[in-house]
Amino acid sequence: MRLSGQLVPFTSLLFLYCSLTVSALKTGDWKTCSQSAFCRRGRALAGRAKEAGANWKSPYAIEPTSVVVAADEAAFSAAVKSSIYPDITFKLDLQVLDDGVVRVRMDEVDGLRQRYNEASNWALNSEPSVSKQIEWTVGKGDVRAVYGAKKDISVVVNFSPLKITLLRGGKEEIVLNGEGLLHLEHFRNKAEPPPAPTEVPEEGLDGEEEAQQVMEVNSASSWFEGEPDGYWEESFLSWTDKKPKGPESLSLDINFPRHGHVYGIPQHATGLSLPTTTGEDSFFDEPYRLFNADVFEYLASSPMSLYGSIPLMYAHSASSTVGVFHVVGSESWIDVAHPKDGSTNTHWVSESGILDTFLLPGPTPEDVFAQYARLTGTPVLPAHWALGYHQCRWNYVSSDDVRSVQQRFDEEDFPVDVFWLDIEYSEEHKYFIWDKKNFPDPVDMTQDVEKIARKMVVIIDPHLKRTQDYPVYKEASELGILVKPSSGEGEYEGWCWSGSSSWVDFFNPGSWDWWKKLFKTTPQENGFSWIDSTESVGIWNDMNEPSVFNGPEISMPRDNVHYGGWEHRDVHNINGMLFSNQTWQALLARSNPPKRPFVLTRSFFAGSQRFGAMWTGDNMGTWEHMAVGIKMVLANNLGGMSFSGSDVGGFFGNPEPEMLVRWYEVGAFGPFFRAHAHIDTKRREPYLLDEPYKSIIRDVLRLRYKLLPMWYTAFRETSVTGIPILRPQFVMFPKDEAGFAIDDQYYIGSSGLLVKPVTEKGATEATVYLGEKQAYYDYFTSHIHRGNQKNITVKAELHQIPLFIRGGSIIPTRERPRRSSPLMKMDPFTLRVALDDQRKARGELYLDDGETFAHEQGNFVWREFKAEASKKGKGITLSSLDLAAARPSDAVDGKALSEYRGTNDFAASVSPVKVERIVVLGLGGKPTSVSTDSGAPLEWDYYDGVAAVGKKEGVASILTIKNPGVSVSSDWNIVIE
Ligand code: NBV
Repeated sequence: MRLSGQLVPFTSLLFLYCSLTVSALKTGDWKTCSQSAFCRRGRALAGRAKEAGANWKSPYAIEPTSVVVAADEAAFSAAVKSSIYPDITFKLDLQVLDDGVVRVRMDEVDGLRQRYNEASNWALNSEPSVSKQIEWTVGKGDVRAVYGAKKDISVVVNFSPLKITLLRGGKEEIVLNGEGLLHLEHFRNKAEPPPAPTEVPEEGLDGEEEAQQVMEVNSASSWFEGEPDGYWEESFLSWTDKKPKGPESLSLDINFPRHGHVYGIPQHATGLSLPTTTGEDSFFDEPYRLFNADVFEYLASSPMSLYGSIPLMYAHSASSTVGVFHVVGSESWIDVAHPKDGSTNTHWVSESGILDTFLLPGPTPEDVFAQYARLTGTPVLPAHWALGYHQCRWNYVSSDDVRSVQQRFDEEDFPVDVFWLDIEYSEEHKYFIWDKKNFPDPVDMTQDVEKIARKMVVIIDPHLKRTQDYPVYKEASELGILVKPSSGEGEYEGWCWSGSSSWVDFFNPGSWDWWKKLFKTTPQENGFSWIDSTESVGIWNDMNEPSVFNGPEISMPRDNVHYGGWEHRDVHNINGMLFSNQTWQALLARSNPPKRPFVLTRSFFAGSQRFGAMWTGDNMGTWEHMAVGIKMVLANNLGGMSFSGSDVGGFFGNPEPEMLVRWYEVGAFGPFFRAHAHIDTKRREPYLLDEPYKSIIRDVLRLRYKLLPMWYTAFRETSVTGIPILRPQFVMFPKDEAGFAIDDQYYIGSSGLLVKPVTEKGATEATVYLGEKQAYYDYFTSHIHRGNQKNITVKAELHQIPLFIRGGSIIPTRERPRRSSPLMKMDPFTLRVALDDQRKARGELYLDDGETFAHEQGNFVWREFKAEASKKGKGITLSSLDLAAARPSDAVDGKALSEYRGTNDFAASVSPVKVERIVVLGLGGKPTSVSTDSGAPLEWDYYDGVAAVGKKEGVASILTIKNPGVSVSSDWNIVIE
């Protein structure tokens, strides 16, 4: 093996990678802002603006004569010039979309080169639909449009200096370039002279005129960029980035004058409400960085970039929620400041790309989620099995190892759905090619796992070992679809697990069908296919930032060349999404009729939610990482990626039993639930633990499985509405200021379940914030708590998870322990009815076959369960109704459930499935009768406790209706008198 001209054995390579990055605190392998020339320039610009204070004026202005309102009034465009570079022209255009979102684009016209303008092609789900209802009014100094159902939204574009403002009810919500930090560095020739020096004021002006001119000159000269800084070349550690295109960065200030909290821009290991990075007393002294990177043993509190990037930020206050989606695929840095209480200023600096920014007007959290989902798509509905428990480690070392782990799970009665294989299954890390010494029978092994209705997930990394005896590399090389080095010729070569490697350029459409062919499980005429695999295997895409051991910042050189001649710097943050996208397409094409693919990705971008799940990468087995993992998963949920989770147990280290148990309690309440461990860690499958830890984990796993109907219903909801599965306090109670920064407890879907996982060593109690005057029922003890915008303290011994049902909710569960989730298909349901203080409750249940796309043809069951006052007397009627028929759609794209028929094939297949138990909490009085609406009496018992009505706390009254005989998929009424 050759590294920097020397031959090195592979073990040294591994050592090099680990030592490059081994210390948790060794942040020096990744740039700080001051080590990145364009970030330095961007921050310097902000610094000069601050210094100049009121004298600062953006040099960018619209040429009033150039304003064009499109014939159908849908959009307006104008020429923009900067007084600093008067020979350069930019084109600005604005569109208002059907749902009120404003798209702002700006690009250089007839520049020396084209700026990268394709980020939106990859991020957007489809071309957004531009409203035809907008009327632009062109004034002397501005253009404006007033719109919205109540005509309360307006967008105003001021000509000079250029400023774009979104207002609601006449109040500024989002302001672009209000601070004058907008700057698109134009393409230039190396020899181009710097802008003209400061002019001396003319003589003969009166005092006022002179003062005015001095001020303008000052602002222009202070605006001047100074000496070219890292324009044409930049070095970091031992790497030099040749920048053949010169400077092309993009700077923009985005302010939220009425919002004191901002969330989003995942992925960072930080609090959910983003701490400040600039200004007095800033929390971090570096901006948030978006540059997909394989950051080994990352810090538990840092604005450093991690594996994925979603340039989406929400701003929130009690008056509204708004959002900004800044579609840039290159490295970006974002400063956050709160100049005064209740307002937020942000400054975004990106290395390259056009300005393409969507302003999401909200005004509620649900609205912004829907607006973002209409742009980039909703999360895809996963296969049902993917919501079960996943058992992973680097590595299960042989077929027999896999079989024996599976056997141990069964012997110890631990439910599990998926066993995973990490990179060591492959021969010399040539993915797709099994190491036949240890895995002699991959198909038999997989089928042994599948016998118990379980699945396998196998890793496919993006680096291809450069050897002619590896058909995958050989074919890619022959097709010319590998990423090219800076010369634009040949194949880029870097180092990764497979030694000398190359990377497929998934931006090249020529790679797409070929990638699909590789995953076929039958022999193909035109080359390699994965006949050693089965159709139902899921795929894990790791290292797709991409991670390159000997590359700058453990990634690819930025001047590498992709399809279309774009440099790697232009597409870096999008790269990982294309890999998981194509893997998802390949799995989709695997079987006919297609099954829902399962793809896990480490790297992601806006839109990745359309292709499956992500996880938060290589966390450490520490309490801090356990805690920040929750915040990161919440941030990913807000960023559209609901299907996310963190490695249970922590990837690095050997968690003590207490920590491992708590980590299972965290994982069981995350959308993606997988235990994973580094190759150097001790085995830690849950059955290896001593008592009481082992039994606690068994109970936690069983709890996850019991709650799968609730989880699946929540996944289905986000797949049509885009509202995240995990909902922090501000989403649920957008007017309750006290909840805006809470990020260690959350609600799950619309179920009404509130959880606060414990992440502290030795904890025996937990405090939970209750944002309303409602009964909250302890899930396990049925104890009614009332908080009313206050904290409550509850017991949280190791076996106790603070989990509550919000009064007014009905939770469907399946209580019979099974070895895997598909085995639960015909199991009966329990309904937990938690009455609110009006003695009402409602809940939903969504079911389908869990694996095909038949639900898209209306093959599903979508029920609403209700508890309300009975028609006669003081009783309560419980009912089940067909929600699909009653509410034909709640889809964000407006698509109706046109194909739905109440008697669809799937519904027929589960018609024998019954509700076996209904538990009504908070009734507050022993019933005289419980019967079906035809009057047939039902069997029940009653515990006399506290009612939902009133102010009391204590164990709730519990009515248990046994075997009511009703089907889960048909209409029924039960009357409690
Ligand atoms: O494939 C090995 C690991 C994997 O287990 C982990 O989950 C990934 O995040 N992979 C990273 C590469 C090496 C990590 C040190």
